[in-house]
Amino acid sequence: MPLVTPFRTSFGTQAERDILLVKVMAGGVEGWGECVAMNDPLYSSEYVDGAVDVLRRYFVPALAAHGHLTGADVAPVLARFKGHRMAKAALEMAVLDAELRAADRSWGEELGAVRDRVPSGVSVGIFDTIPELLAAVGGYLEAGYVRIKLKIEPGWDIEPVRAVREAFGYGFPLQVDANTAYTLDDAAQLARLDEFDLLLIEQPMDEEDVLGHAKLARLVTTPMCLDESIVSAETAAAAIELGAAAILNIKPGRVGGYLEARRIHDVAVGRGVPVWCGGMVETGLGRAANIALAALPGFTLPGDVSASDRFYRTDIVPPFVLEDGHIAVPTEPGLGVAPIPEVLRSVTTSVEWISLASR
Ligand code: NPG
Repeated sequence: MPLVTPFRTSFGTQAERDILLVKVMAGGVEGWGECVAMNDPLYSSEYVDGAVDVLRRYFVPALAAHGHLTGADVAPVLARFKGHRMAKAALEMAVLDAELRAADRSWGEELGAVRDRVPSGVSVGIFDTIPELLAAVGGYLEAGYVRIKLKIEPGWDIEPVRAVREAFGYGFPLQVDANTAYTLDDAAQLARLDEFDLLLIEQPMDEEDVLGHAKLARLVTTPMCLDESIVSAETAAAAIELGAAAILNIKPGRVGGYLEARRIHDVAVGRGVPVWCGGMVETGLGRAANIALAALPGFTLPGDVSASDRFYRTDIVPPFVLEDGHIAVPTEPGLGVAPIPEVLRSVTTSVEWISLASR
C-alpha cells in the first residue's frame, strides 16, 4: 500500500508498506491478523518473506496438529519455536479475532480496556530540512494530535527538537525516537536534549544493549524508554529492574502478540512504569487492535495510534479518524473491523491458502 508521504527513520525510508495479512476461517467465522514485519530486516531481524516462510513451514502445521484452538493456545503451541514473534503475533491475532467474533466479544473487552477513546500521538519522520519538518509538525498539531514524536539520528537531533520547541512552544508533549542509532559515546550529545523538556527518549542504542541504556539513563535527565529491546514480559521486567527503562513502548507484534503485550502492561503497572502503545504503520486492522490495547489502564501516555490518514489515503477497513485529538475504541465483536473486499482485492499482490483440513 502506498504511504501518503515517504516515512524516513534512522534505519531507512519507506514509501510503501508491503503487508502480510493472515485470515483464518473457523466454522463459518473469519478472523484477521496483521503481521507488522517490514520488507527488510532493518528495524528487527524479522521481514515479510521470512514471516511467510516460518508460518508456512512451521507455525501453521503446528497449530493444525493441535486441533481445536483458542487465541490463548497459539503462543504455548508455538513456544518451542524460537523468535519470529511478529509472525506468531499475526497468527494469534487472527485466531483470537475469530474466537471473539464467534463469542460476540470485542477486542477491548477481552484485553480489559477501561476507556472508550484514546489520545492520539503521531510519529514524525526525518526530513532534509528544518522548514519541511516544521510544516509537517504544524499540520499535525493543527489536526489535533496531542503528542508529537520526532525521529532522530546523529546529525538530526538537537536542531530539529530546538526548532520545534521554538516554533510551537512547550505546551504539548514532545518525545524523540532514535531507533538504536547511537552509542554510549554519544551520551553528552543526548544530554543536550535535556533542556527541551522531552517526555522521553526512545531506544537510543542497540536492542541488545540494555545495560548501556541503564548507564545512559544516569547521564541524561530525560526519561529512558525502550522499544526494540523489549520482546517479552521477562525482558520488560529485567529492563525495569536494571534501570534501563522508566517508560515502555509496547508493540504487540514485537512481543509475539496482544496477550503478551497485556502481560507486559501488567508487569509495568505492578512496578509503577507508564506504558504507551507503539505503531508499525499498520492498516486499520492492526490499528483497531492497538487502539483497544491503548485503552488499558496502564497506558497513561498517548501512543503512536494515529488516524488512518496519517499513512494511508485509502485504508483496507473504514478509516479511523481523529476527534478532538482522540480515536474511538472499536466496540463491535472481535477487532470490530474487517477488510472491505474490493479495497483489499485492489491492493492484494498474492494469496496463499493452507488448508488445515487436508493435513
Ligand atoms: O504510527 O504506526 C505508526 C508509526 C510509528 O514511528 C513509528 N514506528 O520505530 O516505532 C518505530 C516506528 C517504526 C515504523 C518501526 C515502521 C518499524 C517500522
